[in-house]
Amino acid sequence: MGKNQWWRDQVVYQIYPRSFADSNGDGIGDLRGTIDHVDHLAQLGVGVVWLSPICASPQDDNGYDISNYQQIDPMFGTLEDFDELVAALHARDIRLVMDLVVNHTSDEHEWFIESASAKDSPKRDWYIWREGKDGKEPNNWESFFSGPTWEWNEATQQYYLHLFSKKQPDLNWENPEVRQAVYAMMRWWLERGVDGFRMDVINLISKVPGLPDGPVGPTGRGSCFDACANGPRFHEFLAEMRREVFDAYPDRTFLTVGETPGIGIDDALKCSDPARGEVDMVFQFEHVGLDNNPGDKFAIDRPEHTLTNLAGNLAAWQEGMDERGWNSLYFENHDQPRSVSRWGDDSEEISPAGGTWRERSAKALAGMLHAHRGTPYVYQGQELGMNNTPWQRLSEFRDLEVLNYVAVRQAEGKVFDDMLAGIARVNRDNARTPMQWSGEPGAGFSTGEPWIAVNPAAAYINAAAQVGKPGSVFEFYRALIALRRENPVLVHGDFELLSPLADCAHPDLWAVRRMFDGESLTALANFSREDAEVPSEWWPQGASVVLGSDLDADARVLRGWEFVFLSHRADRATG
Ligand code: TEU
Ligand code: CA
Repeated sequence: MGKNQWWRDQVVYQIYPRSFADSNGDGIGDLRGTIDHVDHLAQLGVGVVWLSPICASPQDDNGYDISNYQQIDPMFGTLEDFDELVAALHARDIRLVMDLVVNHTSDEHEWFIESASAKDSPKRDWYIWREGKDGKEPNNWESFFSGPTWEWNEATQQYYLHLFSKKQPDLNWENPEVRQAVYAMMRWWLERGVDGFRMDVINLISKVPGLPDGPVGPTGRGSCFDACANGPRFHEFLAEMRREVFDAYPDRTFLTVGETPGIGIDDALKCSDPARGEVDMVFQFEHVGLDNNPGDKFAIDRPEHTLTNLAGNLAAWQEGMDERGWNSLYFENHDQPRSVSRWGDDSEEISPAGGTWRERSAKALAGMLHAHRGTPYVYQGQELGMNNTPWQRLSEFRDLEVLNYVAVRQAEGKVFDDMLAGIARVNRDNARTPMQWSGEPGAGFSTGEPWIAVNPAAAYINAAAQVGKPGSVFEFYRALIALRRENPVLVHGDFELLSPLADCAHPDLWAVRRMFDGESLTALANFSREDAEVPSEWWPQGASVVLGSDLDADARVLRGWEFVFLSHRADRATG
């Protein structure tokens, strides 16, 4: 393993600082609160933190709209707090990866203010300005957050492009000055000690030239994504970034992960192929798209989730990245609902095998995630089995994606109550309720009024009830992360999906085998409530349980939502 691939045997923990820990009682998480909880991360055993945006921002999209890349938003703290956080993490052998949001800035960034000031401004071409067409927008694109992607600027009589909210104007990456300004900013952060970047919607930076209309969807507008993502210069820009930024530090090693919605296996392999030197890995979206309605994220009708689809898709990516590329492994982040509610069984009923169905399925999903080849990402609260919130009223939501969606439909005469069920399951605020540190009011997150309501389940799902408690979801995550550090098969082993067996009586059994250097590790899980006998094909002779979600694991029968790892030396096999 090359020294620059240190992230292969690490687990990354994502912190959404606004919702992690509030130190001063204003209801909003901050850097000092985060510093107070670094030992939680050390106990869990993660090697990297990815910190969602903390730079100066009007917070239209919770910091994914940056108005100054070299200042910390005062709501989060100061640069001194930031340096202290980096030092506290480094002292515990945890590296820090920043969120790099450079497809767009805030409309309050001085670059945009200058660009919008006059048609002949030296920064006019830093953003994407166009004349209208027949008195309307330049093309038919619908923004990710509802409504057109074009905003009219009265002063200069042109439209500017914003793929996300109108407060997130897209930078013009065709302009080399823009690229150099971004690279200089990245070097500034690396010199401050950060260990890499998670790159927000990085496959949107190169737009398809001509900005053609997109295929028309249910709203009557065209998909900007289908029309302009993965433009022709995407790989060129990533390679240039590598040369201009990361290669400037030959003695250091970084982690770079590109967020690339809609990317396919071929392009992802190009991105993460070390020989091409673009990024270390990407976040792909296929597996989180399987149960989404492609035309309308919040529609009630959506494809049913099945284990076969999820397992098969993950396996296809395992094969696709092969020995050359590398996968990032994630079930949750700040944009996704809680996985235990989405793909598990989040009932609080006690199962006959012990523990609630929610706890058991949180562990089974954890095992599944960690059993794949790649770098696992754990989102804050996932290690506690946090679930979705029981949303009821519009006033409970904070995310502009939901608020814009509802406003557009209310203007058409639709009513919120008819939209609620669809919104409740998949909205991003499910991931953004406060981290549940304890069962006290405010969940130990804040002594004040939190900016978004605490999930009522905090009373029983919280860190205080789980850390150091045998059998808890947290302790199972901790054991999985420790196993990765000790077990080269889990890191380097090749991957084979064994399930479903053609004649297997139990369609909800999942099995994979990893192999490395004569050692094999078999992961088995039961994604249902019914006990299931493990087919003998999946139970190698002489195999022993190395880690199980039940403390008394006997892998020949998997109880409802049980997970086990079996270890076995291939050359001892007798058949
Ligand atoms: O997300 C981009 C993205 O494609 C999404 O997952 C998006 O949130 C989803 O399609 C909406 O349904 C990134 C960030 O992770 C997200 O939080 C930001 O809102 C977005 O970019 C804009 O910066
Ligand atoms: Ca605060």
